[in-house]
Amino acid sequence: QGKQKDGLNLVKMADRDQKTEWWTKSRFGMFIHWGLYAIPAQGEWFMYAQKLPVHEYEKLAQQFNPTAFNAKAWVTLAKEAGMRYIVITAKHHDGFAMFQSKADPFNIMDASPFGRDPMKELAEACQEAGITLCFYYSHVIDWHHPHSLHKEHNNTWDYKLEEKRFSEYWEGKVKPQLRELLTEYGKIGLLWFDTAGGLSEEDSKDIVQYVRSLQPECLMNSRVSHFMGMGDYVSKGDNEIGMSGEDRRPWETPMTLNQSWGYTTRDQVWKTAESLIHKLVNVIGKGGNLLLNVGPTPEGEIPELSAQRLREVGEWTHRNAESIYGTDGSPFPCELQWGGITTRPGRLYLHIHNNKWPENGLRIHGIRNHVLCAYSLADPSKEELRLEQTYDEGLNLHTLSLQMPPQPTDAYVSVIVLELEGE
Ligand code: H79
Repeated sequence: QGKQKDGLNLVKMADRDQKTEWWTKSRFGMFIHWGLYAIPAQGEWFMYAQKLPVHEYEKLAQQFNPTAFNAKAWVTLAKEAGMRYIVITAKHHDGFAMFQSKADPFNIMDASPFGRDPMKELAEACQEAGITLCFYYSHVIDWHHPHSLHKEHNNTWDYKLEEKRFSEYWEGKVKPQLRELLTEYGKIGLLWFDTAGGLSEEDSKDIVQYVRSLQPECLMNSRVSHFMGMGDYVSKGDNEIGMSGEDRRPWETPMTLNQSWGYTTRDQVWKTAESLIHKLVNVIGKGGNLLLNVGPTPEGEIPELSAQRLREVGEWTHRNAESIYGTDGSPFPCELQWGGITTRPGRLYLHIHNNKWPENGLRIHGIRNHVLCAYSLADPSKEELRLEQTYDEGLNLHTLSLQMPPQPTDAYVSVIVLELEGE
């Protein structure tokens, strides 16, 4: 019986791997937090933090007219950065739908002067550019709807908890809007749910089933429910980089460029391109995806400072594409002092932080395969680096001593390729 169960699990895992393959291969995605909260420019929790009454918050919708929005420009930037999918807030906790919705008039077409559906324009631009479009949808927190109910973060200044009938929200807004998102915008790569606190097991299963019935291939992240094992992959905590092998499912780190998600003029603590590349290397070396966020302005533009950093990251990701896309995380369970490793059959990629360049060479213990040769990924002539290896028959492992190029060969992180005998 145990064996049968193992067999069943293997089949399930193979199905899941196949389903998530486009996503794990992509490795790097763009997160976009965009909504009415861009106007006050204090982050996406503005309404809650200010306890702003619904009728006051709705005035922002009347003002929202992002005429500088250009879907192609955003998609081009994502591509330049080396990102292969986009996850955008179709609806955040404020309840405002950034798409045309028949289910709820509090949406960009009905409540704002803009007169365009940005999700539609993004869907077209993504389709053209070969980028996978995905939607963030706040399924439990909704400060605009009288019947949404979350464990902690409710709109208690407009609505009384004891008068809430959750099913009116669930059946009347959430499911109809998910149907709109999954039927009007073509194929959606994944739905990114957030903060499921208080959602019952029954409703969790209901929403998963519902999404599957509309688009069976569409992935869902683990935040769809607090019940164990739900969702196709794990979203770590915001800005949290996991540990190798900690999760049995594929995983991602959602990360901010500064310390906020929605556009803000208050927070000016920006990660440098160097630190972003280090973080990307750290995440992919542990087998995860990086979902890196931008917060566009109320006019509809990605702030130039963010764009510049992403382009700088992109110069690196494009040069080192071979060591990123379609690779697996490091086969070594330990953290490495000098950087990170990715792998694909027959190759190891050593990502070495330039500021920790091991001038006297690099020693790596515990390689199963014989190493055929080593060279810098940035070197078009693939000039071989000197290497020595000793083989421990008892352990069936090689120890490698590698002579490094005298200096780093790329900006911030230099990549060395080890070609292996066999897979
Ligand atoms: O969409 C982004 C956040 O708005 C959302 N998840 C990411 C991807 C998020 N929802 N809930 N939380 C994050 C956690 C809530 C943290 C809080 Fe607070 C601490 C709410 C109130 C205190 C952060 C700090 C928000 C307001 C102050």
